[in-house]
Amino acid sequence: MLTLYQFEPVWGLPNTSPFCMKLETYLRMAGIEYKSDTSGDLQKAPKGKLPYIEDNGQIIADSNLIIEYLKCTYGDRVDAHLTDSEFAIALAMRRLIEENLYWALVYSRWIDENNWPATRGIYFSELPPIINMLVPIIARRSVTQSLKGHGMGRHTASEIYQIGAMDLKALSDFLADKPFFMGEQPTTLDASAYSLLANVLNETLSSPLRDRAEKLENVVAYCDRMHQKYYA
Ligand SMILES: N[C@@H](CCC(=O)N[C@@H](CS)C(=O)NCC(=O)O)C(=O)O
Repeated sequence: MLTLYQFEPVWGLPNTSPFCMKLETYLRMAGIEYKSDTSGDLQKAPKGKLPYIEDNGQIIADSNLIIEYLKCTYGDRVDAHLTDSEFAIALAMRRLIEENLYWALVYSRWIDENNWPATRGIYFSELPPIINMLVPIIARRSVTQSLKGHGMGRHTASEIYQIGAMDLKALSDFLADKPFFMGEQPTTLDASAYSLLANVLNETLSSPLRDRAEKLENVVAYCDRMHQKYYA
């Protein structure tokens, strides 16, 4: 059976990693049987990031490459009904979520001083003394570098939250009153969108990002709907 390697669920979320949660949601959408390994061992991850999977002796990393592999191996059970043009739009929205909005969420968790203690608590609380002082500092420095490398980390806090708010509004406007982002049926875009939005809306942390998302009624209702459908 396919094994999904991911982080341990905390904060009442299926996963605090939107990419792990997206892949798990996709597996549930596609009805592909899997078992979950939540040891969260980044040392074993082929690209140093989670999620990755093992299936029939093959190890594959990166949620999008994994989904492509799953489509080839098990058939396109989720997006087959989309036209090429609809698929292109859905892919562009996925990129907005995963390549831009994601980094505003990372900023809110790792750099925003209001949230850093809670973030440090979930990722590093089980480390032995002294190490649990050093490792979080090193990890936070590395996230700061990644944010700078991406470009998001070069903006001020208010600019980052402004950029994130624009993405959230765009998602809300595109969703409008449809049950799912591409219409009547859930697609891979919903796996991606729900995972990021549920993480933004999670009540453990507070940020201008969450404040903005909470005001988008269709987004909040959508997350409840997706939760009921896939994780009730
Ligand atoms: N493009 C990758 C991104 C995966 C990713 O960024 N995972 C993060 C968690 S959300 C991670 O493992 N970070 C650990 C690190 O960078 O050290 C995918 O789609 O799977």
